[in-house]
Amino acid sequence: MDHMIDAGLVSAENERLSADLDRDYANLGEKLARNGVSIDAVTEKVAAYGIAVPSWGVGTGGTRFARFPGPGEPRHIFDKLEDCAVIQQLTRATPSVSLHIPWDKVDDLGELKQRGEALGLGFDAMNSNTFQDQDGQAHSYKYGSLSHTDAATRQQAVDHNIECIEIGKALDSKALTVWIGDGSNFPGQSHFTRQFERYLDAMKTVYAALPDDWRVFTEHKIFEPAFYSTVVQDWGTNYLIAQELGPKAFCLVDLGHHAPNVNIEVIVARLIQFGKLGGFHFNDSKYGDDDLDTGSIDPFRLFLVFNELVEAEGKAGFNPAHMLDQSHNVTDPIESLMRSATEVCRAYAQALLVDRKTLSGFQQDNDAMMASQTLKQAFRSDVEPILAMARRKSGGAIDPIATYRKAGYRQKVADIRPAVSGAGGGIV
Ligand SMILES: [Mn+2]
Repeated sequence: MDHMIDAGLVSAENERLSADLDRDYANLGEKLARNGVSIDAVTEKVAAYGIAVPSWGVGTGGTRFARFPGPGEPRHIFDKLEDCAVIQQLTRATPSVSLHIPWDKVDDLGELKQRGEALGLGFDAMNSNTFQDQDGQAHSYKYGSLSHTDAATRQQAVDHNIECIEIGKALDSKALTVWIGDGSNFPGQSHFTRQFERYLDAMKTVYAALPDDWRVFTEHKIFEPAFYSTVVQDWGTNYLIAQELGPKAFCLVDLGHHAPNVNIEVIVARLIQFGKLGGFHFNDSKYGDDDLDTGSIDPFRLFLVFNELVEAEGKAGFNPAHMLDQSHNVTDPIESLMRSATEVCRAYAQALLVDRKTLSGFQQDNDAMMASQTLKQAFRSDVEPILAMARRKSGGAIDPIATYRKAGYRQKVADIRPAVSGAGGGIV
């Protein structure tokens, strides 16, 4: 396999940190054993956990005001794959990449698949894009895509989604994620019901093109780019879509696509209960959208989401797809994605430590204090030794960001990849 970072450097860095890690791991193991928890069993589960990296995440993001590109920005999907391979090599938590069409379009899909294999990366859900116009396209999405009032524009959006499925088939992807920017900016601009009917009709055509072993994920978003209403605005609408489309349709929950303070873990529980949770876009936010690194603002909420996911582990048909979807404006995207993948693993490990039998007893007895304490006890556990051990055992780095910096990867690619000027705004 092609390693982007010198494997000898990773080993040397790990060697330096190994004695401390062994001690910390033994201490934590002893503490967990007192509560009847096998640390190795938790480590094994964390090591087996994987989250997809979005191809667009390795580029510097932006706001609608500006974008400030960093050095060594990936030029195309092959550069992006190499950056994703760095994240996987050091964290061992991101074995797949989620592509975005047409941004990642290539002439030779066989070459792309091979390159992924050589770098140890698979291809996760395909993401379609009908929220911006592409060069040479016949109809504009300015006033919508799958829900547009004009039939030819809707058909163009349907055709694009079907093209994404075709590309995905060649790459062994098994899912299509559809997020649309459709909505309205003014009260009265759109007829809510007719608009949603047009969307459902269009999505039914896309759904009909799905192979038997594929799933389609629809993603809701409360606002933006439409500022008054969006067609797929909330999880209720999303659930209706999944119900209307059929058994291969599921809801995708992007943590940033809700109003502040919305109880996302309840939404997750509901979708699990009714068999329609398709997956996640993990990120964090303080005010609005999905702009911040996963776990950077509210790690407790991330833990509470994972608490629901661990609760549902083993349930028939429960197989949510996990992906990061966030914008990196002031950090090195590779570092942000490594840290975010680690934060997701941390929430998972903490959720695995919840004493579910005891919690269930407190819930039954209406002991609010002790039920809350049971969750908090798991959340307060410092599981860093578990995460680091899972990485070391899988061949990753004990300290991914320090190892990455020591390898000088960013400078190396900056020497090869030309500097990008970034005066324009635009959320990517
Ligand atoms: Mn998203």
